Amino acid sequence: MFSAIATGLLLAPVVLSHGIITTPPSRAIGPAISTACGQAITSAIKSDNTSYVEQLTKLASADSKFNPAACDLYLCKGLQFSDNSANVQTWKAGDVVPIKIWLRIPHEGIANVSIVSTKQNKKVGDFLKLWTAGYAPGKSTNDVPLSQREFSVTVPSGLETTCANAGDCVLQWWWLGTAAKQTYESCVDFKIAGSAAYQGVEFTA
Ligand SMILES: *[C@@H]1O[C@H](CO)[C@@H](O)[C@H](O)[C@H]1NC(C)=O
Ligand SMILES: *[C@@H]1O[C@H](CO)[C@@H](O)[C@H](O)[C@H]1NC(C)=O
Ligand SMILES: [Cu+2]
Repeated sequence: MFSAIATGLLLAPVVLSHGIITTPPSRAIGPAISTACGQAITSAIKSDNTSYVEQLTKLASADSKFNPAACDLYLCKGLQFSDNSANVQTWKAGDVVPIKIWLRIPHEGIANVSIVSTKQNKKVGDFLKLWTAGYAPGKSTNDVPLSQREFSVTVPSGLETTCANAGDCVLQWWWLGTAAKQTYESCVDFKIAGSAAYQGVEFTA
């Protein structure tokens, strides 16, 4: 008993972690996640919004209010669109979008950035960024190459239908510390601006 508590205390500082998108604004908590995922997960993200998914799945299994149909922890950590509908970016194909990651504590591994269709939690198109090794090495933020924390992605073409409506797609940054076995996700809500012709109709309507 005592040793379990002592171990928990020793691990506590290590558990405070790890990464989140800070630019553009990324999904945050609100009333909807607390309904979908339960209060334990909401509180955990509130106290550390850079925390990892495996910590949340553990909390989920102990919370009767966790609703797996509404809370997919492997999509944006369960963070909900309806809590973030005021934070939707509008992009068009070819836009260059600067991304900044607050990478609090590194765990070397793999990472990618992709467009994900939220209905199926499925990648749309090619990776916008892909690190197949060597992502987030070292012990502190500054050990991580700046190019892994600040970079740009180009909005691909072909999203005009799939991502026409806010909430249908996110840009998701995903990172797995391979030795730590910790998964991080952070999402930006966006929609693709309508075509010029369509906007013309909208404006004259
Ligand atoms: C994450 O938490 C930090 C404070 O620790 C806060 O400054 C930041 O706005 C939060 N970001 C999101 C997307 O919730
Ligand atoms: C890319 O990220 C997705 C999550 O969006 C993850 O399931 C997948 O394993 C990652 N793939 C690679 C090759 O990094
Ligand atoms: Cu960690």
